[in-house]
Amino acid sequence: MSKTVALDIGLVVAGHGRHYIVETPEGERLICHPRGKRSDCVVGDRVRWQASGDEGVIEHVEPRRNLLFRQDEWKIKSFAANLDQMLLLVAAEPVFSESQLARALIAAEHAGIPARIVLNKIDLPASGAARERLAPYAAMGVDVLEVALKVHQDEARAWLADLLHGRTTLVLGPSGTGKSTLINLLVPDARAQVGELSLALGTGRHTTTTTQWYWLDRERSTALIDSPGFQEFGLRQIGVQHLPALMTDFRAHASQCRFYNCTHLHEPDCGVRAALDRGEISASRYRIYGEIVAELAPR
Ligand SMILES: Nc1nc2c(ncn2[C@@H]2O[C@H](COP(=O)(O)OP(=O)(O)OP(=O)(O)O)[C@@H](O)[C@H]2O)c(=O)[nH]1
Ligand SMILES: [Mg+2]
Ligand SMILES: [Zn+2]
Repeated sequence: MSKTVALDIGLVVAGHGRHYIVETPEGERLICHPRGKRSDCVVGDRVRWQASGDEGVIEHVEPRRNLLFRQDEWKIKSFAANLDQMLLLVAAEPVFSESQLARALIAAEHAGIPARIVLNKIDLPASGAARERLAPYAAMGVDVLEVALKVHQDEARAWLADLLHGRTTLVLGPSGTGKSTLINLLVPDARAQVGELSLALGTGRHTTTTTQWYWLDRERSTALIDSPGFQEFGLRQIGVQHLPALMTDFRAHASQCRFYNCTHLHEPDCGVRAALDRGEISASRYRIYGEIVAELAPR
């Protein structure tokens, strides 16, 4: 006789420490705890769970289509799984770190998740400077959308609706760029959904402290994931030799290097540094590359 129990399937919609909120296919939400380390999960995971009183126990995580990592100090932290795309939100103010932006794009590329940059708060005078700093990204083929989520709401809503429709989209970026503003603009009952989750998980209300899943529609086909603002976006999960291939502008020129294992730092006849000299790779991107190499290189 098989002792296998048919386990229910669920979607992880929020997590805080070792507590998770799992949504059933019927749309009910309950608190779940993982059984052991092997069932560590992230928002967006499909899990098999079993009822235990009013709560649930996560028995295992279904195979993932993709998984976005972000390393925090010395720990590798995963963010979210099974994503269709990412919106990297930056703003005219506060001034964003180009290094953190570049890193987030590299992480997305590594995870195989299409990413777009959204520049918010273009109503502010500092938006000109922000636009200039994003020019290398637009030049290398990253889509850069410009919005004022608080000021031109209808325009932003119309603009984003098509992009998001039927997909699961992770919204990430530094703190204070407007990620929650974007969620509130598109999810009519977001405040209610947040309130409920915050209550269940015992977290705060204003600055986002946990990654949270929102449905945009009753049919539950379009989803947005809000995430806490990041300060540091570490990339320790990436081998240093793979870095140039994950930077679109570098990848385009690395095939011109004399040495197949060129590090693009000091070798002669380097295609990347030639492109840098011609202005086809920006000085800031090259500097950021050097920083990340120094960080990832084995000591
Ligand atoms: N001027 C201006 N301010 C905006 C715009 N959109 C959002 N803001 C303001 O920016 C501030 C931060 O917005 P949030 O949506 O809380 O930012 P967040 O990215 O969720 O921040 P964290 O949760 O801390 O990561 C709020 O005071 C918003 O009102 C905009 O288009 N223009
Ligand atoms: Mg927020
Ligand atoms: Zn080279």
